[in-house]
Amino acid sequence: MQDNQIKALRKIEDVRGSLVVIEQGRDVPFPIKRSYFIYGTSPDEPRGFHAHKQLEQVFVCLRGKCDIVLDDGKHKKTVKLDAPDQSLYVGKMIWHEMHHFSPDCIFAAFASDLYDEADYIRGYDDFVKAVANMRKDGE
Ligand code: T46
Repeated sequence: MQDNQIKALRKIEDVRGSLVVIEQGRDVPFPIKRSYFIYGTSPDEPRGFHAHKQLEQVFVCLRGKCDIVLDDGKHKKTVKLDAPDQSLYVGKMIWHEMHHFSPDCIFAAFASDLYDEADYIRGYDDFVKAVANMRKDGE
């Protein structure tokens, strides 16, 4: 699987509180064209269930936590985002599902491109077929 690991963000703490830095080039390996936030979540309402053809993203749980299932069509793993100084890179063609959101979760996403529904693969069977075609074409 690609480098889909939780990474520590730089945190600067003093008596006033904590300041966390997200820098393009260091923490986000692409120019950020869009960000969006998800909140008002529930543990029983998973989200995601898609892959992106081209989009790259970095996710941060600014508050609360959730589990993220990552699947490249061959390997599957679950990672937990549960601190505002942790980030997760998710590249193109990774099926991802977000589960077990805490109700206080504020989930932030930093994305490499503007919203484009045509970039989504929302059916798991279509995703598996697209991965198989990519492998056949040697991508
Ligand atoms: C992702 C995961 C982590 C827009 O109009 N503009 C936007 O920028 C976004 C992100 C969504 N939308 C619309 C599309 C749908 O009608 O908002 C609605 C909900 O989106 P969706 O069902 O895709 O939400 P999630 O939480 O399943 O997925 C989102 C992102 O869409 C997706 O790119 O990787 O969060």
